[in-house]
Amino acid sequence: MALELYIISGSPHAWAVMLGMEIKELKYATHRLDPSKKEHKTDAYFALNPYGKVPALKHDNTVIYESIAILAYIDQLSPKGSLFGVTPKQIGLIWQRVFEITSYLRAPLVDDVVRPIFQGRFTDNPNKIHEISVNAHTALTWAEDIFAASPYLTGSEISAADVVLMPYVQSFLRATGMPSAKLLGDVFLPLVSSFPNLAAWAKRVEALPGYDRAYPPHWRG
Ligand SMILES: N[C@@H](CCC(=O)N[C@@H](CS)C(=O)NCC(=O)O)C(=O)O
Repeated sequence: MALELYIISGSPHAWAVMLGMEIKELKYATHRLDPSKKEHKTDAYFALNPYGKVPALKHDNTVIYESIAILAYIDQLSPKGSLFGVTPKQIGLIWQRVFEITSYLRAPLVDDVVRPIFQGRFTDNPNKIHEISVNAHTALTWAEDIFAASPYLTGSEISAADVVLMPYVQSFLRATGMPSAKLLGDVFLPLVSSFPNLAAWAKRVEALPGYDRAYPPHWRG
C-alpha cells in the first residue's frame, strides 16, 4: 500500500498535504518535480493530474489530485490524529475554516503577494503596495482574532484548517522577508510584533513531530 506524493518544493499545496501525512503518521514517498524542467507538464504527469499542478497522490491504483481532496483521502487511512473531525460540529467547523482560507486568504496572501515576489514580478508601486497591505492585513487579522481565543483554528487540536493555512503563512513570511519586498516586510515583519497570536500558533505548528520532514527542501540552508 505505497503512498507516493508528487510535489514541487515550496508549493504550499503540496506542503499542506505533507503536513497532513506527518500528523496522520503515514509513511509516504515524495517525487520532487523540477518546475524549471517542466516535469509537472509531461504526459506522464498529466496522466496523474490533468491540470499539470502539484500535488498529486498515487496510492496503488488510486490517484487523487487537489490538495484538500488528498487531505480528506489520507484522513481515512490512519486512526492517528483527525484532520477533518469526528462530530458534526467539528466536521462543519473544519470545512468552514478550510473554505474561508481558500476563499478569502489565499488570494490576498498567496496570489497577490507570495507568487509575484517569488516570480520576480513584484512592483513597489506605493498605491499597489497600500492595497496589497490592507488586504493581507485583513486576512491575517482573521487568523489573529481566532488565535486570541483558541490554540488552533478549530479548537484545541490541530486540524486540516491549520494544515492548509500554515504553508500560506510561512510562504508569506518568506516572501515579505525578501529585499525586493522590503516595503511589505516593513509592515508585517517581525510577525511576533504585528500578529503575536498568529506567531505563537506558527511556533506551535513548527514544534509538531514531523514538521521538519514536511519543510520545503530547497528552503533549508
Ligand atoms: N487547487 C490546487 C492548486 C494546486 C496548485 O496551484 N499548485 C501549484 C503549486 S502551489 C502548481 O502546481 N503550480 C505549477 C503550475 O501551475 O504550473 C490544489 O489545492 O492542489
